[in-house]
Amino acid sequence: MQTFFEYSPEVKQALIEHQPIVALESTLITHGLPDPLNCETAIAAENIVRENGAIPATIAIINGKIKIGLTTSDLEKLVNDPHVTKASVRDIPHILTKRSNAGTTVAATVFCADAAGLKIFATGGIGGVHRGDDQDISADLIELSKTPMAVICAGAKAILDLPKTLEFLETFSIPVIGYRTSSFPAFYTAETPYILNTHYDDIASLAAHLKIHWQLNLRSGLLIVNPIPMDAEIPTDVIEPAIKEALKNAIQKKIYGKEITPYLLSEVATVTKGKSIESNITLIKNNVRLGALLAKHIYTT
Ligand code: PSU
Ligand code: MN
Repeated sequence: MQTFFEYSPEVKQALIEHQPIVALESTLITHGLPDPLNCETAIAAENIVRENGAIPATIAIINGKIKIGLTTSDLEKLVNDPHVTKASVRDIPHILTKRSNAGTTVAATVFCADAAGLKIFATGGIGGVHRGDDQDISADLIELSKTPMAVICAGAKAILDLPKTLEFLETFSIPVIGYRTSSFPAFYTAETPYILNTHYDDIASLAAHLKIHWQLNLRSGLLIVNPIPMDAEIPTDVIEPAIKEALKNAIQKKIYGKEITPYLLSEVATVTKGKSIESNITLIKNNVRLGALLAKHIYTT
């Protein structure tokens, strides 16, 4: 299996030396954020991980290889490819066959990071059960149900059906752990009425929980939810109409399958005049910082 994988020199070294590593995804680079903010955010996220004592491993598929850690030239290839696709788990063999480039979703990144022996992964938001169409369930949830990865995010995107997403997480035994919050955050907003039954206010307790989950050999992932910083929040009365408008347009334009999430995100960005993008970038940075602190704690204690 290893021949399908290529490690960046930095990640290779970190694995040999058992340094803390944080996996990062790449669909948010290829399909989540507009150019040039995508590239800038990818680089900034990696630097935040380094500044907080861990090594970043951004995962993507480049020229048909699963890259664990991107070099500058890999990142350039990814952002400059007009045909770059969004790869979920089932798409990986196709993209390897075609020797093409793809951003990996949370699901695909969880799969690749686990295969590479990584334990901690930070992103913006995960996919979930879609509003109005509960047959549309992101493969992110399915992969998390069977891979013991700790995924740090700012909740599920508010474009989703949050109560149904939480039900799914409960049914599939995926713990949802609040970091300094007792409610499930909704990506652009920090608080919701959905109360969590587990939360911690310090990294040591969070790390202890993760370790016990892994020592018990529980097979599910863990979802660590880290609310968006207060000053970057978008009030519900601003974001809700934007989401409703985007959902209406998606139905009218008959957008479906894996195109829906990128479409909704870009529509919400248009309606909020870019404010949603700023918030998205702030919460990504906030999550990768927590990912690095957590990884450092877990690898060194
Ligand atoms: N959250 C964001 N931006 C994104 C995504 C999530 O703020 O670009 C991406 C992630 O890669 C996630 C994917 O895994 O969207 C989910 O897509 P879908 O709903 O089609 O499963
Ligand atoms: Mn879907």
